Formats: sequence, C-alpha cells, structure tokens
Amino acid sequence: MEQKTYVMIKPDAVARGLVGSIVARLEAVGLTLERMELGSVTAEQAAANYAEHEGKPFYAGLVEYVTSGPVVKMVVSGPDAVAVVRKMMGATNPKDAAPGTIRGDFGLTLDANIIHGSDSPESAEREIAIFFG
Ligand code: IDP
Ligand code: MG
Repeated sequence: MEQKTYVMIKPDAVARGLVGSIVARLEAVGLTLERMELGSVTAEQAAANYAEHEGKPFYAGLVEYVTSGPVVKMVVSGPDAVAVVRKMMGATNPKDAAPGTIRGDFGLTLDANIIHGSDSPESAEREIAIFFG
C-alpha cells in the first residue's frame, strides 16, 4: 500500500557528514523524497514527537540530543514506506542493528543512533504534522 512516513537524520549523523549516504540508500530502493529540509528541532517538536517516552529515564537526554544541532527532516513515500524504512534503519540500538542497516553500518551507541522513522502510518501522519505543519 502506498504510504508516507516521516524520516529524520539525527544531529550526530548530520554532524558526521552522513546525509548523502543515508539519502542515497532511501533513493536506491525506490522510495520517493516528498519533502526534505535541513533545520533545527524545537523542544516543543521533540516533546511532541517523543511523547510516548515521557517519564522514561532517557527522555530528557533524548530531547536534548535531537535538539542539539541541525537535523534533516523528510517525508518519504512508497509502497509500505513505513515498514520499509524501519527495516532499512535496523534495531534501535546500533550495536544490535544488523550490518547492512543504516544504524548497523553508521552507528555504534544508543545515545547517537543516526536516524528516526515513524513506527506506523498513524505515527507518520502525526509526525509529519509536527514537523511540516
Ligand atoms: P526507535 O527510534 O527505534 O523507534 P524508540 O524505542 O521509539 O526507538 O526510542 C526512541 C529513541 O529514543 C531512540 O531512537 C533512541 O534515540 C532513544 N532511546 C531509546 N531507548 C533509549 C535508552 O534506553 N537510552 C537512551 N536513549 C534511548
Ligand atoms: Mg519509536
């Protein structure tokens, strides 16, 4: 089914110059870039995006991390785009992410895990509204 998903290249990956490599992978499988913008994430956007994690021990650090520098915000579309992007991202903790996945190939630690992708079509709709209005 044709879907849209929200994808964000996190500050550590932008700082390390990985934007081109990551975007190339999304394009290589045939996903379409609908929107793409380099910019910052406000504390309000971070809180809204990660509302499900509020109260967890890592929440404050997570909000600080995603607001710590420029990110690349994208709307990506294609058949089953939500699941396809999640598969390409790999496991949340890069040390557990399989080689060949974005986190597995470019990351090493959970606190700097390279990329965000919506976990369901409903999350995607919500997150696209948070970041693109
Ligand atoms: P996901 O990004 O794979 O969907 P979630 O469990 O939704 O993973 O967590 C959201 C983000 O919060 C992760 O991508 C990671 O940056 C951060 N995070 C999750 N669990 C931890 C943790 O235990 N310590 C530090 N950061 C965490
Ligand atoms: Mg998640």
